[in-house]
Amino acid sequence: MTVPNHFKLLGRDGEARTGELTTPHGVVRTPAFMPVGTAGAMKSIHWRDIRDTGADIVLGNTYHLMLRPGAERIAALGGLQKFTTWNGPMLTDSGGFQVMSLAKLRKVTEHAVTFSSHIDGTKVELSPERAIEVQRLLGSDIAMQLDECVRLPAERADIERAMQLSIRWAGRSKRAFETAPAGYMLFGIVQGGDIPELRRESTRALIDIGFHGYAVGGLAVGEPQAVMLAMIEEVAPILPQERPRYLMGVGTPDDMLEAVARGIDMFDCVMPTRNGRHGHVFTRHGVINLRNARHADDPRPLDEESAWRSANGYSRAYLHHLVKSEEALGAMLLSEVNVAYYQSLMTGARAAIAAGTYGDYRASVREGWARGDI
Ligand code: PRF
Repeated sequence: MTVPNHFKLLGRDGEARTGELTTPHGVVRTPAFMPVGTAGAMKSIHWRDIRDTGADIVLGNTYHLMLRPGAERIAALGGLQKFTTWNGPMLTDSGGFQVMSLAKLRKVTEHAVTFSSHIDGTKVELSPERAIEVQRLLGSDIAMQLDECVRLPAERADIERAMQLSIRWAGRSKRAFETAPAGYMLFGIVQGGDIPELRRESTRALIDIGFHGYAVGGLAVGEPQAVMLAMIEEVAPILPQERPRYLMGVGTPDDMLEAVARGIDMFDCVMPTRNGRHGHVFTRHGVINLRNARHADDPRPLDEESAWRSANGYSRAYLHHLVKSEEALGAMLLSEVNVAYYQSLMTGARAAIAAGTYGDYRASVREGWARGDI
């Protein structure tokens, strides 16, 4: 049976695309950036402000939520949207990647990944079927298959083994998802490390299984940007044009502009919130480190032209003071500034692709970064 398609391609400019993905909780305009609300909270940003930054969709994590407070508990409380008050679209990652980076004593078998919780050491088993069950209990609009991501550099044999296992897990994930109600989506995840033929093999196998959309995983895990972009160039041309493509865990503003130019539609990354908490701000003029003493007497806002209230409404001197004093408000204001900046990049990209001027858009954004903080 063919998988229903909820993505509408509205325009193309070279390989860059703009479109709309319709989920049970609303429409996602693409290219889209999904801020990361790992454990049911965007770090340092109020739920009511997320929408204002321009985000259509947020990301949550199976791994964190199944450990605490528990997927069955969230389901009993009406699902993740009700639990958090975020009423919009939500994509959840499947847990495999977070197990690899956070859990202790992990073991991958054909059946599942087992690990001990980073919270209390409890032994937990996460199979492809359980990853789907948890995401269904959460009420996720877009679920991800369980996969195994290998950090780079790695041996070809390890990359190939993880890629083949991820394909078998993709098939099991799809079967486990068959009973999901109409409108909910499941994305497959391309693996294959930095080896072009493995990337192509993984992509073709996932297309044969058939998903609502396709993610590119296993990138931004230690390889140079050029390798990441080369891998996208292997995968994107084979993927069906009419389906959404999601580059997982990426990236810097420049990574996103480059990936959009190569046909990617969706991104997620902790960078805007994490960097914001540390006083690193993304602006039209490049990155500003607000910890630096040169901001202590500066009455100017971060960016007088920004439409975002905390980018245009507070002096750099005040923001510097908040960061130096480790005030929670500093983390809040700067996380918002960063997420709003990421969203403004996507808004600009969507408009430029629709107008057929994406190349000029990318060049002018770059010029702003190069001009520096003036
Ligand atoms: N797989 C999953 N989640 C991910 C990744 C992956 O490969 C990455 C890699 N950048 C980030 N998040 N399931």
